[in-house]
Order: sequence, then structure tokens, then C-alpha cells
Amino acid sequence: MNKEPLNPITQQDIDDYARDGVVCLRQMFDAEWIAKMQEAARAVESDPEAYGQTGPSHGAMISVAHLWRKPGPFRDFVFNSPAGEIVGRVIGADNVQMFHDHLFRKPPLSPSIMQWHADHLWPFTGTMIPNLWVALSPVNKENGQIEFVAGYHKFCIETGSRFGPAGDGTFRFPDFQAERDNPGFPFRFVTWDLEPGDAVLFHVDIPHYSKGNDSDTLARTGLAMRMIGDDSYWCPREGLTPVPGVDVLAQPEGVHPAPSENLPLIWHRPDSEPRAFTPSRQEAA
Ligand SMILES: O=C(O)CCC(=O)C(=O)O
Repeated sequence: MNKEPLNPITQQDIDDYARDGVVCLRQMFDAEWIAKMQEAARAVESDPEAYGQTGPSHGAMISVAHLWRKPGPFRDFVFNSPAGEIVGRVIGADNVQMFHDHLFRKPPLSPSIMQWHADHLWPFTGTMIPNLWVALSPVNKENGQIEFVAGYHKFCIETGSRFGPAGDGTFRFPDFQAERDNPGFPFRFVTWDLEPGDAVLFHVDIPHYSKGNDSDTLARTGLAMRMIGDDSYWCPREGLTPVPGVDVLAQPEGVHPAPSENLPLIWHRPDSEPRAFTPSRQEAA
């Protein structure tokens, strides 16, 4: 099972992510990893509660989180696969910490739609709070591929627009379904067909959506892995999704979370390489 990305992370990947806030990374995990994780996903499907916590979207699709917290394949994947390195190299972090995973499996003919949203609900601010969504099945237009609004993260960062408790409570997304037909809409909708072992990496501020599975034979399965890099800071506000084992409200606002059992360091840029991250905040001085 590969410990380093199966294919190198390129400057193009880094530039695409910086520009669009989302990038498709082809064949990052080898067949052995994929077979192990496909088997693990089937086990979760047969007994979700034994493996993690079901999410609000659990029902017509399998939606189970916190799988990496128990010993087993999901934890092995976090610590022994190249997931952390992939994330760190693309987003330009020197340190990557894990905090959340979530299995999303849409069985054949699942009507489950994931409405447009961004993953602002974590108790962190900053720019390095990405989601690495690893395809464990073929993913295509028919079975519920994820669509993204490329570049929207820049609008959010430049205007300080975060909805929900992390924001000022007034920000709302436009109706992205309607904007699809608006030739004047300044952002691109992007999506990719994926094969098992491909992954899509996206920024916390990137809106995304997936329709139901219209295939009567092909399930669509992906493992979302949420991590933080150096440029992420505690946001101790009521209403944000907790990190299990952490009293979020007791954390110091604006300080980078120290590595811990609940937020373990899973990748550190080798000391032989130049640092990629330049702290710009006062706390770093
Ligand atoms: O798998 C999906 O369709 C949705 C995934 C998602 O919303 C997420 O990973 O944040």
C-alpha cells in the first residue's frame, strides 16, 4: 500500500487549487488501499453505528462520520496512506492535522441530494481547512458526482463572507441552481468523472452539490477527509460542529490548534525541504 502519492503532486495541481479552490488529483492511492477501503465501506454500510456516527443525511444514502477514531482501516488510511502529504503539498502547508472523516455512499437509485453548501461549519477560521474526497467507486454524471463553484473561495475570503455561526449571520449563498443558466455568472461550475483512487481536494469555502444516484447498478462511494494546515485557527463559537474530545468553546480564538490525540499531526514537510508556509498573522511573530 502506497505511503507516498502514487503520482506526484505537480505545480499545476498547486496552481489550480490556489486559483479554483478545487482540484482533481488522479490515481493517488494504489489498488491495495482501494480494495481495503472498499471492503471497509461495505462493512460500514452493513452496520453504520458499529463504525462511526451517522450524519443528518444518513438514510437514502450512507452518511457516517468519525470512522478514523476507532482502530481499523479508516484509521490506518489516515496515518499510513499519502492523504496527509497530498493535502499538505497541494495547499502549501508544512504541517497537516486530521480532525474529521465522513463516508458518503449513494446506493443505486438513491434519491439523496446534497444541496449546495460549503463546509464552513468547522470550529476553525483561516484558509487551510480542506476536504480530500477520495473516490472508492467510479463516479460519473449518472451516479451523483459532486459539482463545485470554482474560485468562489476567493470571493469568500476577500469579502469575509462565511455563513452560519462562523460568520456574521447575514451571509447567504446565491441560488447556484439558477446561476447555472446565467451566462453572466462570474464563476465556473466544475466536476469530474472519477475512478477509484482518484480524489478531489477542495477548500472549506467552495460551494458543492451532488444530485441523487440515477444508476440502477452503480453505487457512488467517497470518503471525505477533513484536515487543517498551518493557516487555520480556533474559532470557539456556539453552533459550530464540535471536534469530539475537544471543548471547542474553551479554545483560544485565533490560535492554531496544537497537535493532540484529537487533532493529530499526520504529515510534516521533510526538514530537508524549504518551508512552504509563511505565517502572516501576528501570533506567528
Ligand atoms: O459525497 C457527497 O455527495 C457530498 C460530500 C460533501 O458534501 C462533503 O464532503 O462535504
